[in-house]
Amino acid sequence: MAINFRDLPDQELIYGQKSCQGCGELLAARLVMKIIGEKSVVACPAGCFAATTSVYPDASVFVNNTVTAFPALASTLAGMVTAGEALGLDPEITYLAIGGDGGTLDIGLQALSGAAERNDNLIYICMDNEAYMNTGVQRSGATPYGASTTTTPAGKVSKGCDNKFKKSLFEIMAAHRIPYVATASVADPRDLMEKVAKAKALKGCKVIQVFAPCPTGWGYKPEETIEIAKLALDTGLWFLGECVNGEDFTIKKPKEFKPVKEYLSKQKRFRHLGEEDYELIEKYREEDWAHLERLMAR
Ligand SMILES: Cc1ncc(C[n+]2csc(CCOP(=O)(O)OP(=O)(O)O)c2C)c(N)n1
Ligand code: SF4
Repeated sequence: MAINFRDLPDQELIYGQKSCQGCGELLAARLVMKIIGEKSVVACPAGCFAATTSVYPDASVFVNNTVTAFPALASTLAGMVTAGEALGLDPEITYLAIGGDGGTLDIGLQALSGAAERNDNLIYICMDNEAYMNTGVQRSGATPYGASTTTTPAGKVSKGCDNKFKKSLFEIMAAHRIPYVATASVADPRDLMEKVAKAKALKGCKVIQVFAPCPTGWGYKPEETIEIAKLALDTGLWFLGECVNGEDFTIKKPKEFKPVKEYLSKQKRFRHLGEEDYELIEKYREEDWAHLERLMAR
């Protein structure tokens, strides 16, 4: 959905928070709230977003905001939507969930699946920093092949995380045939905000997974967050996609991919990898894109 970016409010609805410098997740959250606006209700589970914005007695989210149990983000927010309707609250209120990849792809997946099945009227944003960051960088279902985490440490007997592909939240949610599923990245704020605006205009359950690099967990300099996020897109290790009603898949493919080494070698979590690992990751990338192209051709 086209946005007139000159009309975006100067007002920040998230400020005074305590994230690390260069945090992709908190940057994405600020951009999302520019579009969602004041007439909104936010819910978030344990994770970096809650820990940096919502620890009593401090509050850095300047709309109604609830911290939920970790597995219950989508079901708690769904209850708030139902309560809002029952109380006759303004139907223009947007109900927004902000969860991490661990809280979404693993621990909260059942609750999100239920909300999608019921087509509850909410927007669910998954901030994907590819691990459980708030508790010290444990592997999640979104951790990519080769990444060293505290539960998949690289060493003599391990190359780090050994799952070939990230679990596909995009496809899992598309299979629920909800009105809108998308992937986005802090590398492309315009695309991210347009997707949030599209989701806001639709009724029903909408899910957006945002690629949100984490300097602390990935091991790069805070000022490199956007460059790292851009390299993930240019090397084909992340993608910008949309799916409407589980049917129409649109996925932006770069004309050609940069070598994955340009992305991986900039981060400490991949520093143990060598040329043969880069080759293997490029092979997995080809398989992944062949799969995405089959989705688009369906
Ligand atoms: C049921 C339950 N299990 C585990 C925890 C501990 N915990 C709190 S935050 C967190 C990590 C969150 O990771 P993620 O959802 O990926 O968000 P991030 O911190 O990376 O933004 C964990 C495991 C918890 N609070 N509740
Ligand atoms: S650990 Fe990572 S995700 Fe968490 S606040 Fe710091 S930069 Fe952000």
